[in-house]
Amino acid sequence: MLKIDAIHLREINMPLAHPFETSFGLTTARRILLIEIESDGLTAWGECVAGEHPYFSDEMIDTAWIITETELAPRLLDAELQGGGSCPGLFRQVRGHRMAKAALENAVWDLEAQLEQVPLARLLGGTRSVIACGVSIGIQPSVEQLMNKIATEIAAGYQRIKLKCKPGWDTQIFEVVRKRWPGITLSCDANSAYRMKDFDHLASWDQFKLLMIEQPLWYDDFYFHSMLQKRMRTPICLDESIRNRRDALAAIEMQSCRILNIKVGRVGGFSEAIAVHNAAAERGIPVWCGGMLETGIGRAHNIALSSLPNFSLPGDVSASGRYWSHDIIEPAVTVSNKGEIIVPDTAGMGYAVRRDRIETLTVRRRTLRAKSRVSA
Ligand code: OSB
Ligand code: MG
Repeated sequence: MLKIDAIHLREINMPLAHPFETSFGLTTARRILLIEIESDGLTAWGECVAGEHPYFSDEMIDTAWIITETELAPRLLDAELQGGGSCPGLFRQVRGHRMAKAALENAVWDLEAQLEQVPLARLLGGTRSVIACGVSIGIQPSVEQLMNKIATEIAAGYQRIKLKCKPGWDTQIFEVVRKRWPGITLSCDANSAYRMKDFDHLASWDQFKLLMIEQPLWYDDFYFHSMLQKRMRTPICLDESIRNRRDALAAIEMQSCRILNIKVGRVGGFSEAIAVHNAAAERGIPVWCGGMLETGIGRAHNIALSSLPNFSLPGDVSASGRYWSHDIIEPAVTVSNKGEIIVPDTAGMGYAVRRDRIETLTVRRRTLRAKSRVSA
């Protein structure tokens, strides 16, 4: 049995090394909620991937903070846990707020891995010793800058290039990129920027031999994606729409997609991420690990998750240096010239947390402690 003695919430502010633009907006700096839990002298971390605004999903850092402080953390402090797998049951009464739940649950898995003295990847059921990496390239100020970025990432060894797109930054872009690099593994992510009137336009992208088109339509849709998938050879991949295992089953059953993006924050924690992974594996649907511009803590957790067997396509898990001039873990995450990250084989998440840097970046904090327990 495991008990949590204290939960520390903190917000850190970190400027991105390069601004990141999607169809829903431009991000130049991240406000990130970090969770630190203490149990019997051990310390473990979780990162909340909720954004600065409720644009990717309905959560944002400020809603995650208040739900964690007022609802989730008190439940965790009151509980006796087996491990990370106990969290979904504990949090069930609270509807939604999956990114807030995931930050706490993932910290508990991290703690469990330290207690059991096993790598987090193994505790989750991971089997891979290296993971395949791709990059997500934001909408750029000019075509020239996009071409330079792609050239840099290909030279670095990344195995798949994903281009963020939106109306006006799509067909012409794919044309010039395919002309220069006919053979690279290329995909795109629209973050829900298209509607039914765009079906012919989207279907015309079959000519570009994309590995997949990620979330072209509404963020909460399965039905119209299945209509679109019927008209396209290119696989659709769902990201925003998939909140849990049942959503994955519905999307697969309806043929709304042929590939799934799993983000541990979007589905509410490692337990549900594993459940989505397994449901997809049993039905022959490949998955890959998405990214949310994480610091090293979230990145280390993504690496562990990506080591599960059905993560068979390159993920959006890339080197720390693409996001941060100084990451908050040590060593920073690096990618080999074959586009791979080595899965750590030491106990816990396999990276040390740079508490000194976190202190410097912290702009607010709050500590919640367990009521003093009477020992038997
Ligand atoms: O849709 O995958 C997405 C970043 C923020 C929000 C949503 C998404 C993304 C990315 C970047 O594509 C992935 C990464 O490099 O972390
Ligand atoms: Mg996406």
